[in-house]
Parts: sequence; C-alpha cells; structure tokens
Amino acid sequence: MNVKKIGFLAKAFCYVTLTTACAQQHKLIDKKATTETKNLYKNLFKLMDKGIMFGHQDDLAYGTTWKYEEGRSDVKDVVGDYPAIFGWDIGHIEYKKANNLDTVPFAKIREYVKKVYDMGGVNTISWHVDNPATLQHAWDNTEATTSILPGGKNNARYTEWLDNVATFLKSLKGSDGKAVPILFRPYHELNGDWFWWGKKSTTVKDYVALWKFTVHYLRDKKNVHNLIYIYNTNTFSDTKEYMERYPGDDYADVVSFDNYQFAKLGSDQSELALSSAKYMAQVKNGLRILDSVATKHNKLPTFAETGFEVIPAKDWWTQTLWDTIKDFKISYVLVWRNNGYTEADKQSHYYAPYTGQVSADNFKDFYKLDRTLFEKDVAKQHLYK
Ligand code: BMA
Repeated sequence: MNVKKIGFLAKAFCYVTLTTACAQQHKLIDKKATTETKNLYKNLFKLMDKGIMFGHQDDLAYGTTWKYEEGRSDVKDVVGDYPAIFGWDIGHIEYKKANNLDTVPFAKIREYVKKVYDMGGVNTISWHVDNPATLQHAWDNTEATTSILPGGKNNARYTEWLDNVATFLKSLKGSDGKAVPILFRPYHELNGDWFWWGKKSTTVKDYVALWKFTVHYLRDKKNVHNLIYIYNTNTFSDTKEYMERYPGDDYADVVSFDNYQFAKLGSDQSELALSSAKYMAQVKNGLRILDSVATKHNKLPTFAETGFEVIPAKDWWTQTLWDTIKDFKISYVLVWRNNGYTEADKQSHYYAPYTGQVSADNFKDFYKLDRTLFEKDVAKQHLYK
C-alpha cells in the first residue's frame, strides 16, 4: 500500500471511530493564526509527553522585595532558571492606561513578552477588565454583561475597549519581528461569583454570547491572529458544572481551571496537612474531569492558576503540588504573583518562593524532577518552529 493510501485510510478510520488517534491534528479556532501560533499549539501537545511546564505570574516584573530589576526573577534567584511560562495581566488596557491594574507599565509587559519569546518561553495573558457598566473594578459584580452585548447601551464602550485590547496584543513582537503567540485567558474563573462576568451576575446565555462576541471581534474584525484561547473555570465538582458555560469547540483551544490551597495564617502542622488533603482531592477530581474533556474535545488541558499564599508548608512543591499533578497530562501549572508585603493589605501576597523562603529548598527538588519543565528545558524544544 502506498503512503498516500495509508494516510487516507488512517484519516477515514479516525473519522468513523472518533478515537483519540484521530485527535492528532490540533487545529486552532483561528484558521488565520500566524505560523508561530499554530506551531506553538501543536508543540505544546507534544511537550506534554516530556512533562509539565512551570509558570509564574509577573515573574520578570517584580518579586517579593524588588521591582523592575533587569533579568531578575524570584524563581531564578532560587533555582538558577526562569519559569517556562510567564503570566501577565492586561486589566486597564481598556482605558489605554500606561499601567495595568497592579501598576505594571504596559510598556514593560511588552518588553517582557518579547524577552520570553526570544528565549523560547511561553506567554499567557489574562484580563481583569473593569466592570463596563459601573467602571469599578473587575470584582464589582454588578450586572453588566447584557449591556455590552450587541444592542446593549454599553456595547459601543465595549467594542472600544476591545479595540484597545487588539492594539496591545498586536503590538507584541519578538526580535524577529513576528507577532508573539499568546495563550489568552479572558473572563476566567467563570463559575465563581466574584467577577462581573461570573455566575452570580451573568447568565449562561450571556456568558457564551460575550465569549463568542469577543472572539469574533478580536479575530475576525480586528484581525488579531496571535491568540490561543483558554476557557477557564474555578474549582468545580463535575463535568456538568465544568461545561455549563463552554462556548463550543469552535471557540476555545485550551481547557483549564484555577484552584488554590487555603489555610489560615499561622496554621499548625495538622491544619496544614488537612488543607493539603482537601486541595489534593479537589484538584485531582478537577484534573480527572479536565483530562476527559480535553480528550473528547481535542483541546489542550492545563492548570492555569494555583498556589498556596505565602507557601507556609515547607515541602509543598514536591509533597503537595507535584503529588497532585504528576499523573496527569497537562501543559503547564502556573502560580500567581509575588507581590510581597504591602501596607495597604497589611499582609504578604506571594506564591513562588524567594531566596530564604521556607519552601525554597523543596522548590529546588521540584525543579530537579525530570518532568518539571523550566525555561532551559523548553528553549531546547523550539516551540515556535
Ligand atoms: C489577584 C490578586 C490581586 C491582583 C489580581 C490581578 O488574584 O493578586 O492583587 O490585582 O490578581 O493580578
């Protein structure tokens, strides 16, 4: 049998049986996606055979005790390597402000995105967009979604906001002049009740309409072609809850969820152990469901946000996080930002260790595991080629 015929039969087999064998063609929802974006998506699927990428929000911008020091990273301070994936947030790009909601200048985010791409790492962007009805922050869960859909009184405002998002995302270029592929995660934690797009303030129908409108506007009207779209929930219990607001296979490339560990400050060893057990059960349940959803829908699965604020458990990285995720196929796990101590909050807010932090030695062990991937590992994979 010639090669052509084998190929044809394999495709026909896939088509008829709908097995995972046929799920090998990983097509983005944007048919006009740039070559680098398509390559990244395809390579991220392959990379899951090697391991799980480690990610950190705002990693290059600041750490617990410093801001904007060229080349610095709390993660790198501890293990001598950068994360493989870097998260950024574009909250306040809607107003074309100079700084994002956490005061990071957009000009700096643009530089960091470029640096990450140049060194072969991956960028992901979320959008804590203000409430478009009240102009208060994203956590103002006053009903707003209906008003920004077509026909609504704030639709013009919303499209102007999307114009600003498009301009920024299109401005992200590598040193090679190519558009930097971005894993884009808007309207995240959709089943939570804290954001204006969350389940308390937005109906299922409106959420799906908002998602589809946003994709069409950015992709088809503004011609933004460097995005890989991430569908994202918070902790959930079953497939029904996970899929409730899923916009459909033509509207998402990645399926993901967020799930944090919580314990009251100053918890003793047994309280920490209890909180770890609860976290592990929740996340494993989520990952099991995510795995079947990703396989069925042929999407890339990932654990988009997690962490244990101030990491009070010294073995957290290998004993809790890695034990929870190690048996699952996921593209990456990302921990949130190292804001450090602020007077305003009167407490510390960080999720990755820094030099001397109680879990720093254990993080080194986590780094050394074969299947945890950091920047040096992924650079070798040439993810954009
Ligand atoms: C939250 C906190 C906030 C921050 C927001 C967006 O989880 O870290 O302080 O404003 O993410 O980065």
